[in-house]
Amino acid sequence: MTTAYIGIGSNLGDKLNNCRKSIEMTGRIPDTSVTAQSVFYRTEPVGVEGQDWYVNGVISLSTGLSAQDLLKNLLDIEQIMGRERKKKWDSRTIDLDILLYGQEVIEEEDLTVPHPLMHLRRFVLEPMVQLAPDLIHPVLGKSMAGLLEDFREQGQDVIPLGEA
Ligand code: A4P
Ligand code: MG
Repeated sequence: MTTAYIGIGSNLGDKLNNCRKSIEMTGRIPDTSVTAQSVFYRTEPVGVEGQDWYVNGVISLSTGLSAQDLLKNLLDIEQIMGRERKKKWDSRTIDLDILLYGQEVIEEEDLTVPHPLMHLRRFVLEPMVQLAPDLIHPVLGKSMAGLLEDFREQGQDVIPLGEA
């Protein structure tokens, strides 16, 4: 079994409920269970202008699936939950990203792990530190707590919603 971390985000519709529903569905992926869940955060949109705020969180999974099979299942959940892919970084009902898959480094056409932007996003690092402060990023060689400490980006407000 491999421990994987999944970033969850929604900025369309009932955002908190979308996040919760996606976690429930992720728990039903074959050979996979949800082992921990961060609190949810209300987060300022990063890299896009004029979008509504997001709800973001992170879960950890224990899975017997390959990273590719896990990705397929996550994309299925996005689709079932009615995500329309219009353009890159568009508003979305639900976005499920594989942040980390064990200590594996994967560079395939349709899958890059660790997620290439995770260390540049407060909305990923805050919940990662909650779940696994000492976990080492397999490419950067720093812990999640260390990456958050190094974080210098301005803005990127993340406010805990106070419920998990
Ligand atoms: N793909 C490659 N690597 C991965 C991975 N590690 N996990 C491929 C998941 N998918 C991965 O993704 C397009 C393709 O990426 C997938 O089909 C898969 O084969 P997508 O979800 O359709 O596209 P996207 O989400 O628009 O692009 P991307 O690059 O995933 O963007 P992000 O990283 O999801 O960023 N601000 C706040 N506050 N909160 C957010 O959640 N999210 C984004 C989008 C921008 N700003 C945000 C947030
Ligand atoms: Mg995505």
